Amino acid sequence: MKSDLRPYGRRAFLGIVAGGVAALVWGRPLQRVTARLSPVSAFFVTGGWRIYTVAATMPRFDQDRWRLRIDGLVEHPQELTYRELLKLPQATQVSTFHCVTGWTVQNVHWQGVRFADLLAAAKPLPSAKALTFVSAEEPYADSLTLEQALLPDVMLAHSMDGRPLTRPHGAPARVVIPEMYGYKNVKWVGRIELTAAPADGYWEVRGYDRDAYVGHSNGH
Ligand SMILES: Nc1nc2c(c(=O)[nH]1)N[C@H]1C(S)=C(S)[C@@H](COP(=O)(O)O)O[C@H]1N2
Ligand SMILES: [Mo]
Repeated sequence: MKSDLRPYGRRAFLGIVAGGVAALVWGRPLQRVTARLSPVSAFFVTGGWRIYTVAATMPRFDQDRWRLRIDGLVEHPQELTYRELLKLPQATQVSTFHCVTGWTVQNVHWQGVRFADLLAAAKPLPSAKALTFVSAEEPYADSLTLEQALLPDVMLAHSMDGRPLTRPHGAPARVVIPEMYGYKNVKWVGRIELTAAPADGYWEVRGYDRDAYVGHSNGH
């Protein structure tokens, strides 16, 4: 059974102003809409993006307390601070972002760290073949094979269009893999676990393909 991928802002906002009507329009129980109410529900979004979340509130980034854990099948588990992340070799790219529901944002400027550089100090064991990205927004998570994560235009991004990632876009760090649909681009990454095999992510458990190559996977 496949669930709907639902944008955060618009429906929740409409839910605030017209909960009953919204429920009728979308044919869903009122409960589904009101469950999404939160202080950030009416966040204004521009530039073609739609903000997706699965929890009621977005994680809040505290620059001094934030840590990125890298663990699992590695020789040296890591706990990176935000400053340490910014000190790793930096990469930039311009790529197009596709959500499986049909919207696209062209020419997004990303800055971040390639996974080869991010994982170097941790030293993945030979048995490590995949990564699970655990979001601070529970229970969102998704995985990539090591091979996919090491593609030349894949990164853990901390900046978008010249500025640090905003909270709705996953501050302070999100996965960017342009050849796959948006749901593989995990926001608010707090932990990367190296594993022997890829695990099904949030949307994959709900019916979407694990290998979410744009144009070559389900979800349309
Ligand atoms: N933590 C988390 N990451 C997520 C999602 C989410 O709901 N929670 N949605 C995914 C989907 S389906 C898409 S299309 C993109 C949307 O990115 P945006 O919210 O920055 O527009 O985020 C992806 N990463
Ligand atoms: Mo998406």
